[in-house]
Amino acid sequence: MEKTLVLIKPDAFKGKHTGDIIRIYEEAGLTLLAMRMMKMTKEVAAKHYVEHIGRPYYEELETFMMSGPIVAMVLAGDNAIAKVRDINGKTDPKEAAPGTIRKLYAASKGENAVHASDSPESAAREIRIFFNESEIFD
Ligand code: 3AN
Repeated sequence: MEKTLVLIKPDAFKGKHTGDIIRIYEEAGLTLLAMRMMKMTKEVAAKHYVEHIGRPYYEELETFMMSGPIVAMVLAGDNAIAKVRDINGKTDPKEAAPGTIRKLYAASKGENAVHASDSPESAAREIRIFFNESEIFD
């Protein structure tokens, strides 16, 4: 069983898509191991998006991620990292395939509804940012 970190971003939360997004992951056979609604801080954003610090869109990304509640979750399943990224669709919703979460709910490359880890290394790193070991059902 592989684990991955998913964030439901402020745009999808404000649009009241949280329940639908969780349903899509569960219907795809993924299992929730941890979940929390929270406010992103500058400190957590800098840790989570460390590879993006200094990019031209970083400030916009930080402001957006702090603009409302987010929902952080750990999902598990066979091949969960690739599976969740397929379900999410391409970063830019214009390029996302029909039926993907970003095609259904995202407005732009910046405000794109969900985040998911892109490798086992980033999944391990990102899960540690949002959850303690004791909060994850295994
Ligand atoms: P993904 O979330 O699909 O893995 P990344 O890792 O390339 O995409 O980008 C991380 C986040 O940074 C994106 N989800 C998006 O919110 C933001 N981002 C990336 N590229 C841009 C861009 N050109 N303009 C605005 N925001 C961007």
